[in-house]
Amino acid sequence: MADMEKLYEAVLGGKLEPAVEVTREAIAEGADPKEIINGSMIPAMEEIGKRFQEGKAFVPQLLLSARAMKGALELLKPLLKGDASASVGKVVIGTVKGDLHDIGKNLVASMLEGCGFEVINIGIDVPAEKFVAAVQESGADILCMSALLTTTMTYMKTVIEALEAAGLRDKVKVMVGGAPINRHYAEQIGADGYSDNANSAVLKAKELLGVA
Ligand code: B12
Repeated sequence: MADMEKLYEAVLGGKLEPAVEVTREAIAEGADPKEIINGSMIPAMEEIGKRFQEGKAFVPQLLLSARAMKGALELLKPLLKGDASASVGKVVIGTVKGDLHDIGKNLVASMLEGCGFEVINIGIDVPAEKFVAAVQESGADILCMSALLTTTMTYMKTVIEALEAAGLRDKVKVMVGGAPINRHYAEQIGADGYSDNANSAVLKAKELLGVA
């Protein structure tokens, strides 16, 4: 049996090879990918974040944990499949300007993709003009923005204003997320949807498009 505690420890300790190895074992044994992510990997990232906040871990450790999580996630991505028969809708997703965190954003992107959405992932540190251009060019149904810093979350409002200025706001639904975001904040900046995890992000996206 794959040792899920070992996966937790590997991500927490920033050890890429063991993280990938246990994940591979768990997949071979038929473990549920969502359970692997939510049960071991996300709690490990939360713990390293807590240690960082308490001054017990530092940026290099965060980077190593992120690398271990990403490596394991690569194996799970193709398995995050739902009822992907036809495209449910088109989504543009990115992390806002000034913010380099992309693990949660990529997880949301993978889950949406696995559940039938066409996803255009435009990366990290994305300025408003690039969000607007991507929505315009792709004709996306939903724009998803991620922010992990209290200093960058305010930029989401800037992007929404840029959509308004470009005459696109009524053509695209806006969803926001990331650790510092909550429903109240999402409403305050005029977003259409919010979710605190990748699973309910898919449900929210479907709800916004009326395909739930
Ligand atoms: C890994 C990490 C890093 C890595 C990022 C690597 C990478 N490629 O992503 C590195 C080392 C680069 C980093 C850098 C920094 N970080 Co950092 N980082 C983290 C850490 C530990 C984990 C984040 C993570 O990946 N979590 C796991 C994922 C799965 O969770 P998630 O991102 O929250 O995403 C989920 C939901 O939020 C939601 N979601 C996310 N996006 C979206 C979008 C939509 C549309 C929806 C619907 C849902 C959704 O679904 C996701 C999946 O379930 C957090 C601590 C934490 N607990 O969040 C700190 C944290 C975010 N970092 C922090 C800080 C301070 C920094 C730095 C400023 C440190 C420094 N002094 O340099 C820099 C900033 C760099 C920058 N400009 O962005 C602080 C932020 C404090 C604050 N309130 O602003 C935190 C909270 C740590 C702490 N406790 O102090 N960091």
